[in-house]
Amino acid sequence: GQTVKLSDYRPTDFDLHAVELTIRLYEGRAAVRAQLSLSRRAGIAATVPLRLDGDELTLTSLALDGEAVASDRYTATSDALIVEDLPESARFALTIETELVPEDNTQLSGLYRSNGIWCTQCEAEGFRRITYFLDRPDVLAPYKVRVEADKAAAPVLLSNGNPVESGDLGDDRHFAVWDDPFNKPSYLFAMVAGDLDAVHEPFTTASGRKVTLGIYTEKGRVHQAAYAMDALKRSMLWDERRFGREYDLDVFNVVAIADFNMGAMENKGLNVFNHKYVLLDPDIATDADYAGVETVIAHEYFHNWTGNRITCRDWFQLCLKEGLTVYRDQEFSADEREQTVQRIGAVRRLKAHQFPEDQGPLQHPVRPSEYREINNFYTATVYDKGAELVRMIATLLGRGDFRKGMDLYFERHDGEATTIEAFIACFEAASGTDLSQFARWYAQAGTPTLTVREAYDPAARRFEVTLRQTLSEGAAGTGTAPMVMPVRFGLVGDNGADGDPAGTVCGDARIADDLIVLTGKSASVTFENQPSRPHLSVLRDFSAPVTLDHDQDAASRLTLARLDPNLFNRWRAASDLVGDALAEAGKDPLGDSTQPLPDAVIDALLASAGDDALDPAFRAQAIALPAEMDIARQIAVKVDPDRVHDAVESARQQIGKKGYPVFERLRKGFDPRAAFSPDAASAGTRALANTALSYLTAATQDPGSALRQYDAATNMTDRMAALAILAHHFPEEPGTATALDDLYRRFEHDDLVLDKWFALQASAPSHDAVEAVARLAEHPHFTLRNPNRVRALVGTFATANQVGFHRPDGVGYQWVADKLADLDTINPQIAARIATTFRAWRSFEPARRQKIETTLRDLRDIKGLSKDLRDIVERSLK
Ligand code: BAL
Ligand code: ZN
Repeated sequence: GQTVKLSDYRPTDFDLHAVELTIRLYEGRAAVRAQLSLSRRAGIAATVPLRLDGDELTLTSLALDGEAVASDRYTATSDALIVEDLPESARFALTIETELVPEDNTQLSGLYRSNGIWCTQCEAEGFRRITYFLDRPDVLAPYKVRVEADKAAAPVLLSNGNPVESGDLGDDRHFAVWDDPFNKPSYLFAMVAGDLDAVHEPFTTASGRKVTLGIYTEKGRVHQAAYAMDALKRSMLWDERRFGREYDLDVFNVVAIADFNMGAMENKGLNVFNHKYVLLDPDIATDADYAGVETVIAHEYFHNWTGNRITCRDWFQLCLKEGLTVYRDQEFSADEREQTVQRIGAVRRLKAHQFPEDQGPLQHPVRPSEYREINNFYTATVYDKGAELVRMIATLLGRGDFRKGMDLYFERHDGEATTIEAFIACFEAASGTDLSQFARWYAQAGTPTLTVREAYDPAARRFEVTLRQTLSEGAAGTGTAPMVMPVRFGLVGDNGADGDPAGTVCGDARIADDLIVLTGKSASVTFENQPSRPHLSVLRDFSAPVTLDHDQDAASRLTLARLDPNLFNRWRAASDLVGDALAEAGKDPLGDSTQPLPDAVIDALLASAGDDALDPAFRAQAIALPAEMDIARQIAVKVDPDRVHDAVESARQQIGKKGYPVFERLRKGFDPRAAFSPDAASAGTRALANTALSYLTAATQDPGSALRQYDAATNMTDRMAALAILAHHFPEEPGTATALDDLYRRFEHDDLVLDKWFALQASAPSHDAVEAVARLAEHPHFTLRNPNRVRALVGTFATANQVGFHRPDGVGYQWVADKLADLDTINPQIAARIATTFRAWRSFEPARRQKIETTLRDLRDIKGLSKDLRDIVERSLK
């Protein structure tokens, strides 16, 4: 494949002024007519042809200003249409007709059918699979779309913008016309047609615009859209209040689709969703699902301003919309739920997904400078590290100036396709801050290390903190210059109170209140008048996306784990103590992995878990063990996943036994029959009770209470929590198989619960797991054509079953690779995504390392591999 480079960017030779599309849908085919109003840009020679993108297209006719174009004036291949001799300066209309077979489109990019519903997915380059086009984000135009279909097959006809006309065509067919007055790039185009149910509700914006909100689902499922509708209204209100952003069309529609590559898509006025992020009720969905729906609904809605009204000039600027919109949805969730708990969740995700990406062969900067396949850059780095960079700007500027910068961004760039430079310039102008050094965060890949050293001089009553930043050159080779690092901190006394943070800086840093901004390689800060040694709570709220190397004594770490008034850091202190101990136990082949945690560490965890003054959701986080993958990342070299698993299992039992009375008390206070409410407080109570259940069963090695909870559960959260304990820890118990069968029989007709059923079994840690997933792949409900099902079985096994996937004989790797090779011929985007699991191969002990490398090489040697999968495999091997 060809490498696309940021440095090669230049505008198109032709301007696009308007798009009129007519899409005629029939069983087995679709006919598309695109009428493009174009003109040659000033200064572009008359000899320059118009070159339009295509992908697997068949041209059926081509006309210029209503006249058929002679065949010697154009070249049409499946992936390009080149037209010569076009007018020198006047506007002209090019009418392009193509024919497609949506039923055969298994890639789910472009126009396809999902359970009989016609739908589209155009980001990043799907529009060129519908018609020949200037398919790039800096080509903006208003669209008018006419959809025609059989009335029975598709009573509902939707597209972007406002509905303007509809009517009968005879022959049992009908049409609808949609008009989107806002200029948009092709990746935001959408069309949906099908036999859908709908719920509608009114919303009035702050300035009085009356909007009709609609959510469309497959037949019989619309009652499961109530929470999504509620989340949508709350999102709209929040964006008005927090950022002054109002909705701008008469309708806002959401459609839930079963077969969908992404989580959802922010098409203008017509968001198309993976139905996993719309449909739920307490019987089929867990609290985590509710939180997911709320976040994704908000995220897509927020894109209306950050992504749609202001879009990206080119795909290198993807973080301009994604990092910013993730930041916005995180802030929304923090306001709607609980701030610290949300922040802990975001940091856990960042460390679990972004850190390994940033520290391995697939490393790339938040704004990449080249790609071979753009679909492979919808990554944790672009999204989640991108959000961290926006968060740092907000931290550096403060809330008021950050808001001014955002206001200026909306004012200056509304209607444009723009760049990261333009975005940063708004914050510079609004605050008078020079952010040129800060901009390195967008260009330099890798996770910097922040090294913190401290010294206390009791005679002088002086506490000195030294900060140093280092960044090593990784696979991306993008440089290692010092960055602007905001470091929030506190000096905690023995009583758990924050002391006066006033300090004096020496070196390349500045300090204001509780924020040190490190700008050079190193700096030190001196705090005078410290009668006793303070406990330094550093990088509060994870104020910069760095690896912290703070060699703090055990006593201070334990004090912070119990008393840090900054709850995020209280959580992190405990979590780091556990992580360090487990990494030690997991890497030492001779060490005692039966008692991996020191008593004092367990006591600190239990202190948080048992503290009724704290939020239950926080307490559940405080005693949750790190994922095996996180411990493996910390060990970094010669990892043996079996040993890591044993260390974690032992820790569970150790905590369970020592904390038995605490957990018993927590269970006693929990009423599993209480009426279900999805709110954050209720979800937190359930999370804490279910964590306690997990520890109690670990302590007793008795599945009885989990079996009872499975049988008695009145909602899916409690049911799945019990079933996970059974499937993961009591696989031999006869009741486990019975419960798994029960779930299957009860929910056989619900895709979303079946995904849970597949995923739960795929994640059960055992050396026999590969045989289990191989059997499940033969199950009548398994299909490679549904991305959710593939992710549930293959994705879960490859990422969340360290013991099974990394079985020493390598059959786990082989099974995943075989499935990916099959999947690649059906849906290359999903195959490439799951293949990223192999990227960590260099961190494993030699035997596994060699087996993964061989698996990757075998994959690479497959003839006809997609550009998507080839890109991941080749970069992983580099
Ligand atoms: N733009 C792709 C899906 C999302 O990030 O919202
Ligand atoms: Zn997004």
